[in-house]
Amino acid sequence: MKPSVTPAQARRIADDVSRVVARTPVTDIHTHLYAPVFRDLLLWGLDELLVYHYLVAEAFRYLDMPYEEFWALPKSRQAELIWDALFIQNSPVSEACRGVLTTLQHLGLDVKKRDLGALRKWFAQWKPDDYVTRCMEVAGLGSIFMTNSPFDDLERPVWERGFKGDNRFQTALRIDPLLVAWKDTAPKLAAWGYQVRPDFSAKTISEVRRFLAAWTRRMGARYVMVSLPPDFEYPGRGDFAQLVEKAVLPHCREFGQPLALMPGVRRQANPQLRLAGDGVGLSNLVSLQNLCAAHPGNKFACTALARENQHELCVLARKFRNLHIFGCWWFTNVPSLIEEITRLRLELIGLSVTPQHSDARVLDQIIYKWQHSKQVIARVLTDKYCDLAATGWEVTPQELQRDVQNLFGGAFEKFLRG
Ligand code: FIX
Ligand code: ZN
Repeated sequence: MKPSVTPAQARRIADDVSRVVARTPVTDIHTHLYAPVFRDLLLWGLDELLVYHYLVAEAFRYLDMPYEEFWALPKSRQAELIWDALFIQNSPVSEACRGVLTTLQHLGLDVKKRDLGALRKWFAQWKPDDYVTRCMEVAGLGSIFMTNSPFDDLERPVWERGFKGDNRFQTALRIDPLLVAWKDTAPKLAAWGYQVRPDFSAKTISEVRRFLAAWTRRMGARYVMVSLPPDFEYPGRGDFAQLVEKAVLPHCREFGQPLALMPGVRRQANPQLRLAGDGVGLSNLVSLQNLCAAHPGNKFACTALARENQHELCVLARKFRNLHIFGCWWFTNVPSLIEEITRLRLELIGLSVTPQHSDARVLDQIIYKWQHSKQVIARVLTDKYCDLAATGWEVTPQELQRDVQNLFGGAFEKFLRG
């Protein structure tokens, strides 16, 4: 006979899990958000929510205007066109559209009236600093990791002036140009005073390490990250393999930091869509296996973009304790896949995982991204605890709290420190 829990037991477990999931502060380990001192780099408010690149891509399914005409419009007009195409002319059922509505609802706004003007007025009263605190409160976040790039011409000067820190935000060093566009990046490093050449001589490598060390210290970065095309290769004679092996991994070992790899993005599948134009491909995770196996003294974090890579990634995490899996990234950040992927992860690697990050580019998005994900995570956890209860194993309140804390940043923090 199949063991089961009583309906009352299952309800109690579901209520306990929902309560703990709702009130446990989350560390959002990968976002594109910034502390308010970064000024215009911190995006927030209704128009930014509407021109989010996820919505731009969806709106062009309906719009027939030339791409360039759209890009030439002011942001407010782009937002209106997207609102009209995705919310008025069609019902906003996609995850990104639903997200705008969840966000507005949780901010206490009435979405029923479909009144863009009234909604815009509400946002206009906020100052960024207070609004960060408000959004974090509503989303239930304790801490937000930024994505910090020394290659970003708007961001770099803020660091050079000396950013003193904001206790709501943590930092992570983003190095895509170094690893995926070395030929263009070497001259930049040279212009900034690093004696590098396009070769991989000992001098070049030690100068790349000097660059990484300087920016890690300046930013107080806690990990290094890069997103990669599906066909990234390690080992190999290519720039990525050479730089990772000779400069980035030794740097990470010296600072005790993980390298976070985000494979699977096919940049600019449709360049006319600009930021919305990136696509997805199946990644060659043998390269990740090779990295984990060849460098047991290094820590790797990974989220893969393709749904079809998720099972292999879990199996890799079973083989390599120096690999931490995180998030349902971008095209996998939809409830059906979050549910599938979270179940798979818990079933294969238990709770040594960070099931979600928001990847928010607009501050207010943390509200919906976490609200939606928490619902799914709570459902999956409830099922797992019910399965345990059916064997007679009852999870105590302290154990439940511990498990959720681990999923919401605790396991990642231990991985960072370990
Ligand atoms: O590479 C990344 O960190 C990606 O998350 C972004 O490039 C992407 O545009 C994004 O916003 C996905 O959510
Ligand atoms: Zn991202």
